[in-house]
Amino acid sequence: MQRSKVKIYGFCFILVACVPIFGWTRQQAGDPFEKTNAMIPMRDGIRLNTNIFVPRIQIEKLPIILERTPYQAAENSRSFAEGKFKELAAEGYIFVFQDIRGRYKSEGQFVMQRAPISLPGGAQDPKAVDEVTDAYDTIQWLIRNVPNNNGRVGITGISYPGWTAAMATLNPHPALRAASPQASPADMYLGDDFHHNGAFRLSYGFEYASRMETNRESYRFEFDTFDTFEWYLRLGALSNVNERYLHGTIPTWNDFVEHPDYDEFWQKQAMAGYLKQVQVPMLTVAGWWDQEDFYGPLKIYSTLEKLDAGRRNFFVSGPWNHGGWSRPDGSSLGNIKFDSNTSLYYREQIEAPWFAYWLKDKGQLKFTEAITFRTGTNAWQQYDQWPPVNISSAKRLYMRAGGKLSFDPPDETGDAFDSYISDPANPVPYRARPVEPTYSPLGSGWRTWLVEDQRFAHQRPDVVSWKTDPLSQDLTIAGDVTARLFASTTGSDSDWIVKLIDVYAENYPKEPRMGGYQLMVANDVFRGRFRKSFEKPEPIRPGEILAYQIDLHQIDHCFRKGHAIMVQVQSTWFPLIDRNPQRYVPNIFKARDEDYITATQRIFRSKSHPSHLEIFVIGR
Ligand code: PG9
Repeated sequence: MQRSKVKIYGFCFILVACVPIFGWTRQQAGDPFEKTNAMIPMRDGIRLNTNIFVPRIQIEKLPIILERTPYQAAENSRSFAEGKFKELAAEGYIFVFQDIRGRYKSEGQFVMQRAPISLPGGAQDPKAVDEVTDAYDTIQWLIRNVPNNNGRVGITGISYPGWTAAMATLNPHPALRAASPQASPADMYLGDDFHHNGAFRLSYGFEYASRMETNRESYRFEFDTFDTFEWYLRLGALSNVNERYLHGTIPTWNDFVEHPDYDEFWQKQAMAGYLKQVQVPMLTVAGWWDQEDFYGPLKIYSTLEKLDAGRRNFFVSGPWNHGGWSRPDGSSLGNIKFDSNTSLYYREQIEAPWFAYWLKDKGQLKFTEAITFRTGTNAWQQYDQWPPVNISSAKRLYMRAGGKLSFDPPDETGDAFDSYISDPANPVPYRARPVEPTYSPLGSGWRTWLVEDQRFAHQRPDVVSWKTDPLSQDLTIAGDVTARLFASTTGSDSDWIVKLIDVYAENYPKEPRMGGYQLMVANDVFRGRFRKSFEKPEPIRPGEILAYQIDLHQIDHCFRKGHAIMVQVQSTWFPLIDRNPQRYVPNIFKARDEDYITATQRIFRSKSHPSHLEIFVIGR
């Protein structure tokens, strides 16, 4: 990549920058960036803390790369120019990092996932503020006040900052010319950090909310057990959280309690309804094993794709956990190896040229619609359509008698099923214990739990599984994976968790330690009360066979010859997901300890109730 040639604008920058709003900071010797700080005023008078890094050597006017974050704006250039933005820095940009409202040195009040109110049809007040207006006002200020910018801004960020990047596109400033929301949540009730299909993500919701909203920087809840599985189990009913620990002090926790269903509170935050057209070129980035926000990027890309007449909506997904593409080494995740540095590939070959095209008119638009990393064969794929329904065919993988999984449907005419007892007092751990805290200073299995070997759960009596014979040839599944379960419970509410697993050959010479490894490639949970509506939950009639459709999202995965395909079903996934009491109560956050009961679960696999997975197989 070419470095900019020399011509210095430093002097005029100093003149312009010495207005009171700027503050100069001491620079490290040899720092290629000049740092200034500005408190940028928003339309309601609140000022946001903003760090601006201008390359000391500049031969031309440069575009701005903006990140708006709740996690503290970058304080020095080392933190980005030698890390996640190394390749962008080599290309030459002005970098701007801003604390969002109410975080760190910014004024105002922080609101978790502040719902946009400024959009047409929203608040009439011209001073109404949200992340859309804050991004707009910031960009306006930057292009007017930062010398030698070329009048174009690109916005990006991962996770919460990815969400603020997406928000900026809803009513974009005309100077906003490219946006890359990465691992951005889109719907905190249906699929991202706080709930999946209405099931509450207990460990993340509790630990994240208390970390963000306890009035101390870098706060971590102090567990008195090393294994938080034990702590959450001892906690008992969710009503004990406020009673014993939070005492109503964490607004986000209180919102969880007061909004157990998909009501206006959650709907107002959800992104899809605000995406009316592709207003700014978008590069949406996802990680196949993102432990926090995988639903979001898929939702943002697919919603915008329906509105993209001008081919300005792009999608990338690779073999990463949350934000994995920003880390130096993307050649493995947990025990899984990818044969090349996938994160470097993304940053060098996709991200840097993509921004250079839109912000610097550099290169040609030779990006295909979607670029994904196919796991299993470990190769990048280019698609002119995602999901690639044009080159795949829909197939069904049926749960069959004797623990078999098969492309052939069941032929049993009677009530054929597999059964297990789900006991909330002895829930299935979502990962092998000990479950360290999400933000443990000693490191945490949280970041890689999705690629953990599922054998720790496989033969538990409360986990049922079905498996194909070893495959006689490679089989690639790309696109949507959907579970269609026919199931009954003796309780009056129930969770259904479905996991699609690649079972490695027992004898695996390439990596003998990986023999028989059970790698989860798709999964999710569905809370039974919401089978008809997320807004209006309903009890389940005990014993009734009901159909559940569970979105397991998307994959691009090759099950190699000799491997087998497995499906596991269970009803607890703890403490990732709070325990369903299995006895219907109107609000699980207010359940009492005695509401939690065991239930006998049945997964049907008969002609009339053929539970199965729907998949899309490439090239058949
Ligand atoms: N997953 C985190 C988050 C995003 C948005 C809201 C709440 C949590 C994050 O990593 O930023």
